[in-house]
Amino acid sequence: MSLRVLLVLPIREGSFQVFPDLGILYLGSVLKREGHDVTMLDCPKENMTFSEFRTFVLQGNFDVVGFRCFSRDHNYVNHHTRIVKSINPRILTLVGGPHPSALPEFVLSNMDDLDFDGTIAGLVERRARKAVAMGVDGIVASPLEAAAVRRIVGPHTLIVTPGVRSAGADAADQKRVATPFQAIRDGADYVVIGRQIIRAADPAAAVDRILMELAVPA
Ligand code: B12
Repeated sequence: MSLRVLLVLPIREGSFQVFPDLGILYLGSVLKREGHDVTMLDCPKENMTFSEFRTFVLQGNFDVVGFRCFSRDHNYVNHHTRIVKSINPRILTLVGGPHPSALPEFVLSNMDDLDFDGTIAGLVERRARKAVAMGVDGIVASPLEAAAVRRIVGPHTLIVTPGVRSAGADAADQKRVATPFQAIRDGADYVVIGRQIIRAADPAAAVDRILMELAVPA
């Protein structure tokens, strides 16, 4: 599905030089390459006011509006996201850049009109909270987020983690992997282990090895 994406260098306070921003340009190039319709808006360069920003968003019919956020821009970006949501609450808003990368929790807890803060930790936290609010019984999460999800969902919600294999086993196309011991220690109730077993010369021995590792971590 092709999305109409607006990437914004926000209106900001104080004096500064206008530079094309490398980070957001990378992001735009990748999204374009993936077939999305990307518009870049450099508010300082265009000397834009908030009312002009509102008109721009109103006319654009965007699905997603993302902001590059420095720490000093935080309050201003907040104001931009509020404007976007007041135009259409279904437009997805996200921020990224140095401020959310450094302080994801702060950004999430201080920006009410934000859907994502551009970091995996922030996205997982927000989704887990939503899932709990909707009353789900369980969550599928990367083992790398199992501990964070457990803290959010409490002891009674099930956590299932794919991407689990023994230390030294082939990670194949998976980048965010953990061992069975780590996954369960961090809060997983069930682990999904596929290829390490089904592609083993002796699948039963592979299962034995995994069970041993759970008793005596590698
Ligand atoms: C190079 C650089 C510059 C160059 C910029 C060159 C350019 N054309 O882009 C110059 C010298 C111009 C510059 C100036 C300034 N800089 Co500078 N700069 C850097 C530096 C060293 C690297 C930034 C970079 O290019 N990274 C590579 C790109 C690819 O990564 P990125 O920008 O982080 O973007 C990635 C992610 O953050 C994310 N992302 C970014 N935006 C978005 C948006 C969305 C929606 C999403 C989902 C994701 C996302 O995806 C990107 C791709 O992976 C960083 C320090 C650092 N190591 O990061 C400081 C840094 C960003 N700069 C900083 C500052 C303060 C400034 C100035 C305000 C300094 C000043 N007083 O004038 C000015 C502001 C300039 C301006 N007009 O905005 C601070 C920001 C601090 C903060 N917490 O906000 C940093 C972190 C340095 C520091 N530690 O203090 N800077």
